Amino acid sequence: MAAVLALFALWINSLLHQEGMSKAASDTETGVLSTKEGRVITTGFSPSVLSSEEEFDQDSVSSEVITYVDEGDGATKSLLVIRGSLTREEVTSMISFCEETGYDSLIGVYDPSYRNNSRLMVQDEGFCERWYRRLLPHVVPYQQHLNSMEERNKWSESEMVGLNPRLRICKYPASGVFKTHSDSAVSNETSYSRLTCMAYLTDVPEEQGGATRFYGFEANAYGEWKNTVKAKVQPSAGLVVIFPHEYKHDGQETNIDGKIILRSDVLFAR
Ligand SMILES: O=C(O)CCC(=O)C(=O)O
Repeated sequence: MAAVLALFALWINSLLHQEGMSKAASDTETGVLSTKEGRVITTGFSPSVLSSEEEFDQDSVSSEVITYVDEGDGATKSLLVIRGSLTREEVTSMISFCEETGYDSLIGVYDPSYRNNSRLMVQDEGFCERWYRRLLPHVVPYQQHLNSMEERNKWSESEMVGLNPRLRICKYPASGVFKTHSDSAVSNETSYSRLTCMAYLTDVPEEQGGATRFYGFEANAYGEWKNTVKAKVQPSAGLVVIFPHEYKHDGQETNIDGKIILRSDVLFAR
């Protein structure tokens, strides 16, 4: 009996380690039918898809901060848009890996009228360490920016420690959509996430829709509040957008078959 119990404990332990970061208790996404985890490719992108620090030209990375005012809470909100942290070649080999591995359907997990992309989850610590080093010089000043713009966010109180290695690669079909939501935080014993880190792996021309749109409230002449698009980011392969999880956003419907994004999260020490 003791041996059976010990084996059971070992099995539970191995499952917990495979899960890595777990979803926080409060899932702020609306329309979620279930947050159950699916298949995770624990071997990571193979072989490593990112060139080494010596080969990579850090000077080719640039960024800008886009701000808008949400009259609903009176806050000025800031998005960080980063160019050049993933090269076209790197993005192409990531897409090839995903196509060879195959995506998992989210039908039954999400209502398709709310979210109809398929998803592949890849656990890759090495990728995230390299990518984080490329992003960090741009995320540090952004953090200060948020600090001064939004008093209620006490960003300086905790230390940024890296990216969530549980990468979620999402592929949209033609008429792909992800309706308005805010993102969930992830956490484990040592860290928790506050910022969404999203990279586009494909281009979507503006006339084909597919932008990530950010919303805020605005009052019209009659004093009625309307949820309005305040900023949008058009997908371009290798472009990254970083923003606090709580910002309301959507994936605008696109008529392109195959818009692909990669999702991670910026982690902070507990
Ligand atoms: O596809 C997009 O543009 C947005 C994706 C998104 O909002 C998400 O994955 O949380």
